[in-house]
Amino acid sequence: MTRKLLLFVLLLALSCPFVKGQSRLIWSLNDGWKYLPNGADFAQRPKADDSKWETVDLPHTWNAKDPFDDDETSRRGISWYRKKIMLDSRFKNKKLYLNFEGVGQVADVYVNGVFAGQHKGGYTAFTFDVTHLVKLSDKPTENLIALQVNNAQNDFLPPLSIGYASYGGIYRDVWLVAASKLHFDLLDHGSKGVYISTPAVSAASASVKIKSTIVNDAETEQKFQIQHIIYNAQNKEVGSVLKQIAVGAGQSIKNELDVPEIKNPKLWSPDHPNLYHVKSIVRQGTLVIDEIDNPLGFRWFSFSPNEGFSLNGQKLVLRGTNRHQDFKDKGDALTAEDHYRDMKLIKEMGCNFLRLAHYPQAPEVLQLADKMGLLIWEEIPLVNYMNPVPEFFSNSRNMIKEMIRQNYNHPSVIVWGSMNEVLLWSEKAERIQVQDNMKYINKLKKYAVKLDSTVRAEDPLRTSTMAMHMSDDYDKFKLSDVPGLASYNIYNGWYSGKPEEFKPIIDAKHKANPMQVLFISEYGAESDNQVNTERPVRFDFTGQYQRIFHEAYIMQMRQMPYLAGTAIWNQFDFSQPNVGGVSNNMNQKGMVTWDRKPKDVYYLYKANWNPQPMVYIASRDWQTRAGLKNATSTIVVYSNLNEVVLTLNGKQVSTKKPDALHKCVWTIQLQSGENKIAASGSNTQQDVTDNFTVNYRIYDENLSAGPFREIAVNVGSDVQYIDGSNHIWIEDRPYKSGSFGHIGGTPAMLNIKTVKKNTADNPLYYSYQDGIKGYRFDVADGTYELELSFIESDKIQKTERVFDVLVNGDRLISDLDLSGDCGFGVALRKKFIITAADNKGINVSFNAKAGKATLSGIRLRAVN
Ligand code: GCB
Repeated sequence: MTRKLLLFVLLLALSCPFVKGQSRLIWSLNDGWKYLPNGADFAQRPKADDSKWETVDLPHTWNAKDPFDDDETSRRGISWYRKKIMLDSRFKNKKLYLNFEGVGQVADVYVNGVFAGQHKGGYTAFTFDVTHLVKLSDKPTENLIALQVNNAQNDFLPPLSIGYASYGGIYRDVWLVAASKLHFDLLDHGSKGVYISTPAVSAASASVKIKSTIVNDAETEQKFQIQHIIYNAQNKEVGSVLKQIAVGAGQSIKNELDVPEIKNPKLWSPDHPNLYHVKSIVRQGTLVIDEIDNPLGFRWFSFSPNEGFSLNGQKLVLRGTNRHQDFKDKGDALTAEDHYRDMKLIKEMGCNFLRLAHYPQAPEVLQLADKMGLLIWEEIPLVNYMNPVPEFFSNSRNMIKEMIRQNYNHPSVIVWGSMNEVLLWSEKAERIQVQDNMKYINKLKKYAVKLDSTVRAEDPLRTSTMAMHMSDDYDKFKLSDVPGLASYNIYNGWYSGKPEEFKPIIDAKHKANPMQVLFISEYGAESDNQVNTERPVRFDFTGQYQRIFHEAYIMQMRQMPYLAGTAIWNQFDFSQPNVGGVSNNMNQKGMVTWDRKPKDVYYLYKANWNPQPMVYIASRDWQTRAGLKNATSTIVVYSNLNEVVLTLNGKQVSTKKPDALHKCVWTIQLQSGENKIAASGSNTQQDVTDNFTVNYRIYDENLSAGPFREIAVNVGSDVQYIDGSNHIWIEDRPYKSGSFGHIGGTPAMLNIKTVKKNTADNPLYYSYQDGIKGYRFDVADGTYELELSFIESDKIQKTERVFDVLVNGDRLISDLDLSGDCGFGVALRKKFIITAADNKGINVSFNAKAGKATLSGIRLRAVN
């Protein structure tokens, strides 16, 4: 056939409707798996009896409940999954594949008892060809899929030392794919086998290059056409390319096609996520043999050391956040709805950027980023420490290839990360301050360069990055020069120092490395909605301190024009085994709680980053408060309107103009009982109001002034905490005559790593008065119930801290040895009935016999 004739035939074929001849069939295999939570011999064999195994649906993880245990551990080891599927003659002459979107973390897959393959790494997809392992006949025939899944610590597989939960299980979707024998390659690192790039884009025109591999598993040579058709958001065809190809039996062929220039493309950006898509088709005449769809967006971007980031020719400050994927009670086994809810929360906060830390996330996340308009940094889980040996390196490199090839076509992705804070730990996997092991550093550097080069080679059109902790070692050992984007995680104002140190520190980095493009990949402080205060301090875990921290960072980042952008650590609270704080096994730096309730800081960012009119009254979780008579309360309102009116119980307090942080502050007096607070404002289109009711309990510091019922004090703390029985544990204070308070000692907080045991009142035990001598309540004579709460704060031996507790001279507790009697971090609560007589009140004294006495909480209740 001459070329002209061929073209005519092809055009004729194109004008006819497609016939979906042998195109792909894809089934979800999510339901009805059998699950065994441990190892077992020969569990892959069809004969093995799984009738007593639990039945589960995917997504599934076996660690969903672990973060709530007292035992500090999360099960890491082996489990088995089995599923029987019926296959019928429809699958004859097809190629059959199993596609797993994510299994934590090593999966051995068997079909009908025969090994199909192993995949290492918990966060990337993989596909196995199982055509040769399935049984088919004219009648529906049973086939068994069995997986041994192992999430044990593995020295050769990232992540090694992590600050987040390593969930085990088949926690993302599983698919059975039946393709024609002639098909786009399904076995290239779990990708779709089609790679679309836009090497040159402008507002006037765009070029599109599409690479693909087509595999011919048929017994004869195949002649076919490959066609890529580009559709706009309205599904209107805007361009296409077509080529006639032949491929021999059992062969594959790679090809690269340029789509004729697209004129006036609608550009993709966070504000206007104009999304096109590309249909890639293998066809023989009108018969569609294989067909897949990929997203396409037209945008260009650049990073500069002095100007930061620019998108489509305009400077864009990257306003971002990080996302861990887990969720309360579900672990990381999330549904599509869960991903959607999270991405919506991120977008509505006003972000234009999201770092998927510390690992590749579900396909839905990237699809939503394309659709909603969020620029993406995706990275592999090489966190804190690298084992500098070839096997670890090759597993890491493979993860980079899988991540990039699986997500290459998403226009939202701009940055690929290869590692996080790799100088934080020594070769012995211990946290260190100064790196001086040159042997380790040299090996690590060699591998870091190779991994970064893998990123650059896989995807020259995007930017490579590495997240570093705030240490000069990265500069000293020239690691910070390796990636295209030098990203820093900074926690001044949380783990140490003050929030105001942010700008001076990063300015100094910019000055020292004027050719580096700088980005802030993490900054954050923790909060737990169970604790609140009028006097916030670092590490108190109150939302009030978390706001101060973020307000300071927001103000400073505005003065750093060279910075490409910032990403908050973290959008969502997440499970971090083996840490304490106010709650256990949680990292609470989220803008949103683990069960996805936005915190105050969420609205601070929303007021600053999302132009949609809003007003929000902060300290929202502090609905029940206690305060002294005549005390004042601070009311903070975030709003992006010009003016905000505050009313209290229907009466106007005043009108204020939000400051540079979009914040107004009032100091008001709340009355006993219900206080209805409303903040409202308007712009030209809309009135916006936020309502909030505070239940206020007034207490008198003069304890004998009126009838005394009860008082509960969060000893050693300026923080209020409400327990499950609605007791408000008020702030502690030094004793004043006629009133109450502690005598002696210093306020202290538990080490953040201390996991508290044997209590539901975690916040109460987080703070304590160290070296306390006494506690007095100048109450009237009568009978009282006294409750004392203790916890051993230090990892000490028994007998190292021993004290007696006396009330009005009577010994209530002798030789209390918290370490010996209960153990480190174990809460102890003791209750006594006592009397006050002769107008002496209640005088509790603590007599230390070894070490210092300690007290975390004290509660006194009148019995009659
Ligand atoms: C970091 C780590 C991140 C931690 C975070 C924190 O620098 O990259 O994995 O969760 O600090 O909260 O301590």
